Amino acid sequence: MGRVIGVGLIGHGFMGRAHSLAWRNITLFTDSPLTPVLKAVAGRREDAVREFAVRFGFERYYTDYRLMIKDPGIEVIDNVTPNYMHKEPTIEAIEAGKHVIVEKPPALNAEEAYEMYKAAERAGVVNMVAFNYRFVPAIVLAKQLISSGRLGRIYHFRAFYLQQSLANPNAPLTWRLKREYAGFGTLADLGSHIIDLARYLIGEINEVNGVLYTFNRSRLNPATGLSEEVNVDEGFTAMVKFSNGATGILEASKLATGHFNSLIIEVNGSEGSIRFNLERVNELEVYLTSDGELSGFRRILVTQRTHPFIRFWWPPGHVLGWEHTFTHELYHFLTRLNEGRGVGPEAADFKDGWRVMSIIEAIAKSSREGDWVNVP
Ligand code: 4PW
Repeated sequence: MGRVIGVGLIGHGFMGRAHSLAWRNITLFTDSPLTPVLKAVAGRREDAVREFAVRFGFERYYTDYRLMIKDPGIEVIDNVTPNYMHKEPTIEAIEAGKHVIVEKPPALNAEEAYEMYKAAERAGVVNMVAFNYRFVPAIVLAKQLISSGRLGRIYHFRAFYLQQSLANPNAPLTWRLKREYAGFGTLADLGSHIIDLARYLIGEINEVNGVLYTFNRSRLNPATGLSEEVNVDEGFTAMVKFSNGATGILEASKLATGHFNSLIIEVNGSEGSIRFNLERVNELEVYLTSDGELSGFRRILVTQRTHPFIRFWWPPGHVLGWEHTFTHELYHFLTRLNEGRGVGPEAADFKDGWRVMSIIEAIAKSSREGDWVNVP
């Protein structure tokens, strides 16, 4: 067992559950250099945070995250709060010398994300934006195929992130539909994932041309019983140009009936293509022109011993689920922390987070102006 390291979690919603489960799973990695201990969780509602602490096995809870940040037994702060709570607590944690993880999108806008990046750089702490899809073994394999040149020169990247959660006009208003809490709508929530994957798999995006839309302009706020304005996008479509010459299409929507959580990616290169669909998380489809008369997409089951992460903790051949991605990314974070170096390029650090937010802002600007926009 590796050296014990104290973790403090800020927030305890959906992502709080996903991360807590993952932190607990790390102890199952036989070669994890550090063993995380769930020291404390912070949340404003005492009943809820107490229950969460008991359920997930945290040693204690705080109703004020600032007190938790001062806890000397905690070395890592994991911020899984809604977007508007990302910047301040994370920078406070950095200034207290803690290593930090923040859920995606890293901030409300590029300016906030830049402040977070600079603060982390100044303090020299290990920092990661939890873009968990980088840690799907099929995506890691796709990255290896692209980087090693197996697909040849990359021409196209296509990514669609589709859900149906807002298709019903009577679906209630949540914080994700308010600019003050979310920054952007589906563009930030789902779009940030595919923008991150585009940069990770293909390279930097330098020009965008996008359209944002909101079909349902108001929704009922269950807390007030009143109909309130939806002031963010329900989805977007964008054409993008990569600095290496590749072209891309990105789309994210929560109005796509029939899609519960479809993250679909296709890459076309001069010597082959890959296809991925999150609904078949254990598979990567690969096409290689060198297969000659036998060419065609082949389905690779990404659970062989040679595939990323499988050898560490999961019997090869046994399928993985969505929740594994969080375990893989936190394992990666701890490995790098132990080595005293940053999480990139395999994981997204705060600089990547700032770049993603800059691209999001450029897509929104392009939608307003109706033209191509350079990413600053
Ligand atoms: O980040 C995304 C969430 O906001 C997730 O990857 C999927 O979509 C699951 O929940 C939402």
